[in-house]
Amino acid sequence: MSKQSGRGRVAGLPEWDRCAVMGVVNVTPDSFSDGGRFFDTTAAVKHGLELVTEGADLVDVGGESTRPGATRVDEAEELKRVIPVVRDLSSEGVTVSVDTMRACVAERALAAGAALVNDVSGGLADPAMIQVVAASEAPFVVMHWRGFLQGGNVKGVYDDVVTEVVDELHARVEAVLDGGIAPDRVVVDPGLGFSKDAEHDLTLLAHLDRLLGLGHPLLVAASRKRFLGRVLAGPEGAPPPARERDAATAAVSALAAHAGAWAVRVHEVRATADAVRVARAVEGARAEKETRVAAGAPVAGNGAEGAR
Ligand code: PMM
Repeated sequence: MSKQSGRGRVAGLPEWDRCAVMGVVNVTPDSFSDGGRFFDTTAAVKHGLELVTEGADLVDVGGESTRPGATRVDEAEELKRVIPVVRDLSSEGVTVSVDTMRACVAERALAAGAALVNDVSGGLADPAMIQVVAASEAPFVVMHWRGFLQGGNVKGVYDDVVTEVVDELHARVEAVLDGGIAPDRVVVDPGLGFSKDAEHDLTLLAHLDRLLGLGHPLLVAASRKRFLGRVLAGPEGAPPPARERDAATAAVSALAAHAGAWAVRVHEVRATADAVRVARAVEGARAEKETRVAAGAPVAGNGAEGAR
């Protein structure tokens, strides 16, 4: 599959001519990277609007931390956190995604204006999720997930992480299609950091072409994750804190965009917005050159116009 066809378009959402930027608003006291910072409706909405000003194309609103070992919030609390933020951002014209594993939260968020359901369990955590999303005709993010984790990454054992993640995602995609979600509304996501260590995450990023081979737009969510801490760790092996991983996150955004990802999900939007635009410009230059070569026209960038 070519990079262009891999990026694809998601029915029911606006279309972007480059990798889209999904900004994150965690309305939680305990998310590992930004927990507690936007834990009231006003602060969360303000932050979502700021992310849009900085270049976010969509804003992903979540009310439950998914970090390994986190205790689940109850449904009433999740609704209380998420719905007002979804409603206010949607009414401001923001394209909102709801990050939830609960069908009831998805349903209420869609009624409040959300345009996309992002379920880190790929529809596994709540048996009613697929039906709710299918009935609403909303697009759906299917992330690779091996269940709730207690006591560390116990389910993160792979012989061949790329093949196993691709196969397991394929099975989930089949399940959501069987459940009635239209194929042009399904987005896939490797679930970096979920039952995966740093090496698994890096190997998956090195093989995004295999994930694009599933034939659905690809979302990559590397923002501030542990594997970036490992990559950036100093000689003593101490990883920088999550909020000091944004430059590394933007580097992953450029790589993912260049590989053909449909969108990247990030906490700090500005640098990633630049990164995806640079990737788009490079793609444009390549396409321009290919068109000229095909037409037998002179090709820019062959050195004839000087080095600068
Ligand atoms: N990771 C987190 C939360 N939501 N959604 C998708 N689709 N993919 C992810 O990898 C993902 C996600 C955890 O990160 P956060 O707590 O910093 O938001």
